[in-house]
Amino acid sequence: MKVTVLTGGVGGAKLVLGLLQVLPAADVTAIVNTGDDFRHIGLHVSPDIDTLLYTLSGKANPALGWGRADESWNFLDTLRAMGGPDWFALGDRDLALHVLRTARLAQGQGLDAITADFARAMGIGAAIVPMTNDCVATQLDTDEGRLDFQHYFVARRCTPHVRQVHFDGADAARPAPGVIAAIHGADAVLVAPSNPFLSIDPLLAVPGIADALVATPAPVVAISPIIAGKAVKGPTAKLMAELGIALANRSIAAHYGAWIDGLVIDLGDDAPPGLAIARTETLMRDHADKARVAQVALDLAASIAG
Ligand code: FO1
Repeated sequence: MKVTVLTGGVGGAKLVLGLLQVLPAADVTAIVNTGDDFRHIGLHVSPDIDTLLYTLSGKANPALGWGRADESWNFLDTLRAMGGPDWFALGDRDLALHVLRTARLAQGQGLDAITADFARAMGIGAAIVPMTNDCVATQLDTDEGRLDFQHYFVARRCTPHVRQVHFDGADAARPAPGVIAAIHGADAVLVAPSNPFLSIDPLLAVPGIADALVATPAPVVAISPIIAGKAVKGPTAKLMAELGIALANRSIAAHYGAWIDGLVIDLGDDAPPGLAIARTETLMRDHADKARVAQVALDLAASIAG
């Protein structure tokens, strides 16, 4: 059963890990948000790709939700001592990915080919595909002015009040090779419980991807990021309040619109009208939770297809 999943951030990585417990890795394609990517001290950092690579290879730092578990910080300590920027923590092992990625991009290689090589080197069988090889940068209009994503998310810890979210460069971006085919050719397309406004919307802003989601014959099932009326991690709840969007599944369904066919929601939460719904406990604590949520989403997709 070929499954394509749209993902970004920590929540998305958990769902993909759950999928790999219930499907052969060769059947899974993850299309990953790259709107969080940025240049930091000359290095190209791709946080959502790296979070997924670390999560799927068992190297993720569970406490932090980003970076690696087996990490040391000599580079960062020296950088700080030399007066360099230490607001964005780069671990010694993590640094190897950024250096290698930056060098290969400078040689003209595509982010897709680089990411595929990294996944292979880390023993990951699933296809990990960036949404685009072009530069798309999530930027936020806030009460502190227009902020790049990492400045908002890390340097300012999501404190500024967001008025609007932009995806700079999206209009000129092209889906990475294989992205459209993975959406059209899937037996099911899943939307991970990532932040819809910061992790999924960048994907939809790349011309061609939203149209492919509308046109695909595959059922499209989203897993709601809302759990027990709240949003688990990150700025989703605060952001939705600032954007004037009710923290409810009906808002998620309305935001995604006609291209989703089903929604997996938490046991006690509101069921939006007009969508096929499956209920389960959507908080993913351990591997069993992740596999269960993935299976519920696949079962809903199968029932819609049926
Ligand atoms: N998030 C932080 O809150 N603080 C950091 O210092 C930090 C460093 C970092 C380094 C590499 C990387 O891949 C991710 C990192 N993140 C950090 C997380 C990152 O900002 C987020 O994972 C995504 O951009 C949002 O999902």
